[in-house]
Amino acid sequence: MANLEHLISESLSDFNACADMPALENAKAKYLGKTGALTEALKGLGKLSNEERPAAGAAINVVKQAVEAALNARREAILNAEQAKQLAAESLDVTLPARAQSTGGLHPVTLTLQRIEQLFHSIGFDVATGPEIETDFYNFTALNIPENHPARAMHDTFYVDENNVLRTHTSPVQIHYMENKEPPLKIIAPGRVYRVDSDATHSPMFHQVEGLWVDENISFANLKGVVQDFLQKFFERDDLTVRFRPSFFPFTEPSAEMDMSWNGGWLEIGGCGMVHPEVFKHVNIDSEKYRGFAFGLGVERLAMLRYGVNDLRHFFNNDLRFLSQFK
Ligand code: 2NL
Repeated sequence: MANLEHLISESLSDFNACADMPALENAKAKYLGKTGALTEALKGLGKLSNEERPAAGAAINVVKQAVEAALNARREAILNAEQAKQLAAESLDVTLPARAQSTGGLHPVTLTLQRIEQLFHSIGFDVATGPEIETDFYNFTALNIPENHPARAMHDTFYVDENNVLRTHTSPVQIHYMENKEPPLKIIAPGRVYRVDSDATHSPMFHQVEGLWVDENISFANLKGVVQDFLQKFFERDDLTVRFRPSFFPFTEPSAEMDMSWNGGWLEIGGCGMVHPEVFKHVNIDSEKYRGFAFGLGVERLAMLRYGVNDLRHFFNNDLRFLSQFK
């Protein structure tokens, strides 16, 4: 039995040489497995005499317990080391600053619309809105645009079906408004409009703001005052002036195109006129009693001039390098 003593130190150095659990399980077999040294020794007890057996059995058990203790100690050490390693690998530095969250901003066209609405509101105009799909009547007929007018052609207007179109201007908003309210009426109608047109200077969807003031003694002079006042405030230029050039629209008479002074020259900025009596007739307003002026301005055009944007398409590309400059 004395020859078993050496197993204690042998197993200790075997177990301590094991770096992980599979290795330790392998090393264990040599001592405690089915054919391990201690298992074999216990099996050998049967061959001993009754006198020899108790002392031999006790001696084997002392060694076996020592080997098992060495095994358990090593197992615990390996498990602790593995856990420590895992904790180190998964550690988080909760004191690190969080990743910066970038904030969005309003689109330059939205900023421009807000500015337009605020300025007109400050001189007594209400803001009216309406649907982007309109019937033929509201988009064309009520505006005195004849059945055979080129604007009604498929290649200029998006038809939803035979009777409905994507509005080509925000005038139908004003038609609805005049149908439902009594003068005096003083509104702007900002919003999206659609035309079959797409190149460097035209987008199939763009924004327009139309203005309408109907009352008993409204004149072209009122129109000039309102538009010039608006443009001066919008561009923050007290010396800005507007001029009118005779033009034609089916829904106004007389009609004019508007220019504003800009860098020593003139820039076309929109169209306008006195509401045509035929338009008043469609909405049951007495054109003997009331007169009105109306005008239309392109919102992207105003935004390009205010922000110095040289290409209309920047507004629709959704490139953050462009958009984030307006935050
Ligand atoms: C332009 C021209 C214009 C109008 C729009 C209008 C609306 C009603 C009645 C009469 Cl309900 N007129 N709107 C009048 C003249 C010109 O727009 O060049 N827009 C960008």
